[in-house]
Amino acid sequence: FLPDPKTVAIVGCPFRGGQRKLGVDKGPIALVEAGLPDQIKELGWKVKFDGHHQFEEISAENDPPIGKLLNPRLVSKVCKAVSETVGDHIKNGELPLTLGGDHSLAMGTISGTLDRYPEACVVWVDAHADINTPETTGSGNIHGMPVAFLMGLGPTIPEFSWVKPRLSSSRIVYIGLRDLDAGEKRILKENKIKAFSMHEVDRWGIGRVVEMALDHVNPDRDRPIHLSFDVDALDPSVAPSTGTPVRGGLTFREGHYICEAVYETGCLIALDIMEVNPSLADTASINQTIAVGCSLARSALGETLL
Ligand code: NNH
Ligand code: MN
Ligand code: MN
Ligand code: MN
Repeated sequence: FLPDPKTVAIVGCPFRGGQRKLGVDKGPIALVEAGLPDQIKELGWKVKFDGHHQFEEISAENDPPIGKLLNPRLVSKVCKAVSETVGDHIKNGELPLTLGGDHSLAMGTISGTLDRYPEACVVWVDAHADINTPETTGSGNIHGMPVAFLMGLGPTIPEFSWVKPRLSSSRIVYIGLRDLDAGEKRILKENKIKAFSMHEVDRWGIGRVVEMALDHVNPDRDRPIHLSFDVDALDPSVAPSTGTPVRGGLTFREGHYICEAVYETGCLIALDIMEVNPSLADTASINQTIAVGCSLARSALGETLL
């Protein structure tokens, strides 16, 4: 899917409006400062990075909740801008690597992917399913809802009318789940969405799980793949500095294996590394989380394969 020379376009998104904790907006800055652009160049990619995105502000008093949704106008506006940026990069034959920031941004990145590749499939790696609707959400945090918006589940919210419900339930697969809300379990069942929780990872091993996941969304390995990786999919001992750590997660190798296997298909056209929050742990744990964010990105771009 990608032209030669292979080019990565880094989309730095210092954004935290999809959840309540401070600091996740510093994630992309930390990943770039840690040297990610040069690391990707060393893998033989051309790298485009023209600075982190500057998002227009909408002040809290101009952005009251809509139903339970917090910061709805801000999240919508930011994701719309990200969607256009990601779509433009894909149109230029570049692979967008979006650095979050909170996972609400994936509403934008995946919308941008589907603008250019309506047949694309999504591999969503996360402890959480992020498929609450504005009705089922307990937190009101939109980072727990992007998949519902992308699939058109739940009530229509005029402020989000730009999000076209184009992601079909058969074109997304989850890996790493272990913390689902009751409403999310029901939504996954009702829509027959394929999910490999940590239980399945234990049962089958990561090799079989990734193979089954890809067989489900991309049986002939001919569809473009958007990989959206929330670092909280990893065990907190591997990625401690993230907003909602959940014990019992993917090992370092399991996380990297997923990235390697997706790269190996040759179908990767967009990548998100989300929810690195360089403020929620001691310095060593913060640096460990930033380093693992960088190495996941490198693995998805071909580093670890011989
Ligand atoms: N399910 C919870 C919610 O909707 C938590 C979501 N938090 C995440 N998702 N970090 O990846 O608020
Ligand atoms: Mn840009
Ligand atoms: Mn997430
Ligand atoms: Mn998560």
